[in-house]
Amino acid sequence: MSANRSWAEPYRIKMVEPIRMTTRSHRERAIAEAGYNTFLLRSDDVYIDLLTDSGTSAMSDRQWAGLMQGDEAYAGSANYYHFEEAVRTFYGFRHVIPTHQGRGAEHLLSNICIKSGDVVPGNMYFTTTKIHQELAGGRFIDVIIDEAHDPESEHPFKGNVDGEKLKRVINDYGKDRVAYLSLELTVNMAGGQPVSLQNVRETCALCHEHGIRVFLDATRCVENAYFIKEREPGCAGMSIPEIVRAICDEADGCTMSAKKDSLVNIGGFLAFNDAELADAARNLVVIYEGLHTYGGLAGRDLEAMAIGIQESMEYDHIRARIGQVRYLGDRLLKAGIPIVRPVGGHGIFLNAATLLSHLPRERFPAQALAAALYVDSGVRAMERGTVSAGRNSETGENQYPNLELVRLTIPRRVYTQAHMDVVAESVIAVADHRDRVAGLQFSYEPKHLRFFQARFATIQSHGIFRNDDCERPTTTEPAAEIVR
Ligand code: PLI
Repeated sequence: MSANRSWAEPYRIKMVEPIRMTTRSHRERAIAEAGYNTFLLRSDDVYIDLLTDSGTSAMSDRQWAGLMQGDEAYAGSANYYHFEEAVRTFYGFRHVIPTHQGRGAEHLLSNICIKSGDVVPGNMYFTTTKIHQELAGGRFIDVIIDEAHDPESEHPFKGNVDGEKLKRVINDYGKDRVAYLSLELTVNMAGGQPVSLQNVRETCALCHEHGIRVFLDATRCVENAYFIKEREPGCAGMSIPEIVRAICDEADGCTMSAKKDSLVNIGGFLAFNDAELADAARNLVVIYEGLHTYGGLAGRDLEAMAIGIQESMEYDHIRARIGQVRYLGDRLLKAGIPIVRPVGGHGIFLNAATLLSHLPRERFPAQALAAALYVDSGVRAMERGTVSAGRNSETGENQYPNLELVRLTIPRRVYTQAHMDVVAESVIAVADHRDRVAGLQFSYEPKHLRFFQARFATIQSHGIFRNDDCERPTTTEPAAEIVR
């Protein structure tokens, strides 16, 4: 088919899950009750849920059929062997240990490979990855290229490791204190930005030269592979599975949250080429997750994951997935909304620092923007800025990353183009009234991963939109109010 024909979803809808819109006054109450934290909203109160792409995908009819073939034996379930084969085939690692989700794998890896006083260089932090590194006695050091911290840079591979920064870490600390390199594909906190195959190869070669292992965070490796195929010279003729294997073949192992690329609602794994590391992981997995052939999952979950891994590698699937995200991004760019560019793999990242430039960083503009968007339309997004970055573990001070973002994360195979239009209209409506959005302060701050459970209060007492009795963003009001 001609390349300039538009993409479309390579599936049709066989079952629907009704969603309902609430009134604006209901949403004002709901977000105040939730302490202006979209994580604390009830999902019944959400119209279009773009909180995360994690565990929110629609499974296929084949995956649902696979659930019915769950072998719930405590040990040696047939589904484990299907799953192991899928990981070995597509990711190429020899030893596969299932975990209940990504952070279960991160916990085991950090325990096995980090000793107190170590440093762990990586291409930008991810929240759960970093905290497991810290709890194991390590310290994360960012070695991503500078362009990743600039929301306006159009660099095609903003997830790349900066070789000079990495060499400096190795020189400053000595190779024995570098636990491993943590290489994330695509980089979530940078806006879903990919790493080039060339950079994977050069980075792994540099580490291996110094006897340092490389562990991938393969959570969104398939999305990364699509960008490589699209953008990297010499890679257009490679298939998605070939690119995924080419990436993994360079590394020593990976952690994986299968709740993203692999199209399941729960699941993850840790994989290694080295038999000794795998042995250590199998020893630990029985303590924290479950036996090494189920890792905290039901047999049926393993089957759904085995099938999901295969489906995730299909070109038509990944093209439509990235195409839908790009559709929303293009609509917002046309309307002049500041978003991270180029559009990444799993969502659109609004630049809240620019959009709400009247709010200082101490008033958490991204947190406020996510709350305002919810009040406007019932669209649930997530803060990815100062609140997510947390406090410096040594000084206790708030960290202010360059990127103060709101993430509109698109679940896979769930929403339609019309939903994307509604989202775009709401973002534009809030942007039109941006100077009315009020700042926030903490009313409760948890010690770890504070963005999940923190509560906030508005600086003034009139809710998230100041002067809310005046003209305000308009989104259609439905007739019925949900009453609890
Ligand atoms: O949520 P888990 O425990 O299955 O996976 C943790 C995790 C690890 N790495 C990366 C890159 C992630 O994006 C990730 C989880 N991400 C979430 C929950 C998200 O909303 O992006």
